Amino acid sequence: MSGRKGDRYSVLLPTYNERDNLPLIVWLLVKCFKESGYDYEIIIIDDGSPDGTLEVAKQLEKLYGSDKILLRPRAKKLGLGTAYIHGMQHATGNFIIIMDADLSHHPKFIPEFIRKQNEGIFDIVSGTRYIGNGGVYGWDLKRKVISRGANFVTQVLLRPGASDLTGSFRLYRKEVLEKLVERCVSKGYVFQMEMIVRARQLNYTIGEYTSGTRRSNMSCG
Ligand SMILES: Nc1nc2c(ncn2[C@@H]2O[C@H](COP(=O)(O)OP(=O)(O)OP(=O)(O)O)[C@@H](O)[C@H]2O)c(=O)[nH]1
Ligand SMILES: *[C@@H]1O[C@H](CO)[C@@H](O)[C@H](O)[C@H]1NC(C)=O
Repeated sequence: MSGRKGDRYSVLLPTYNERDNLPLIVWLLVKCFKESGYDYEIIIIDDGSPDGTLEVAKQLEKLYGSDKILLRPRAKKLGLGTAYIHGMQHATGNFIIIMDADLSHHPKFIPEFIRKQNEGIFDIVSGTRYIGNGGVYGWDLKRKVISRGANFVTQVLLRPGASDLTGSFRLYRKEVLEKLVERCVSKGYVFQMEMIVRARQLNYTIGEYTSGTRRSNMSCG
């Protein structure tokens, strides 16, 4: 097993109508963790998706085992921010990885995030979607948020040094994430951005992983 002894990574996957994407993202995650040897669990938080995502999730739980795939559904769509909190409360890992289930984010970057965290002993590692291959998988979150009129975030985005704010693919130390969610008032996408702003205020260390910056030896692409 690689990684530091006792480290465990809990991946939070909030889903709403992801029946078609969920098997692929889970397959990629399992493959990636197996090949890289890190200890993991995948927590699926489905919010009563009408497309039957939860049934698919149950099949995946059977296939991969209930120690690896944890289902923590909620009865109805309550939003991303509270989905993360709900998932985190059930996480047994000392690290939490937050990503979208809709294939905006590729699991192959996770071992890179972990290596980056280990190198710098960072509290948070944030993916950047605008550089190199990272952009291929991401939609333009910044534009999306601005178009939704999220004033708090647009103000923050316009400040210098905010390049990593728009990431929604991140690795957190669990106790850091717990401290941050206590302080965050936003919902949805804005929540992830507010977390980085709060993290800066609290002087947590943030590593930024940009997929374009080095030749990768990732095996789980
Ligand atoms: N559990 C849960 N997951 C969600 C919710 N909204 C979005 N997701 C999931 O969060 C990830 C990001 O999805 P997006 O489509 O970018 O989120 P969104 O634009 O807020 O979703 P919509 O408002 O429904 O378009 C995906 O994995 C979605 O399936 C929600 O309310 N609850
Ligand atoms: C963060 O660091 C700055 C500069 O060193 C310091 O002034 C501030 O009090 C620190 N904030 C916290 C919450 O520790």
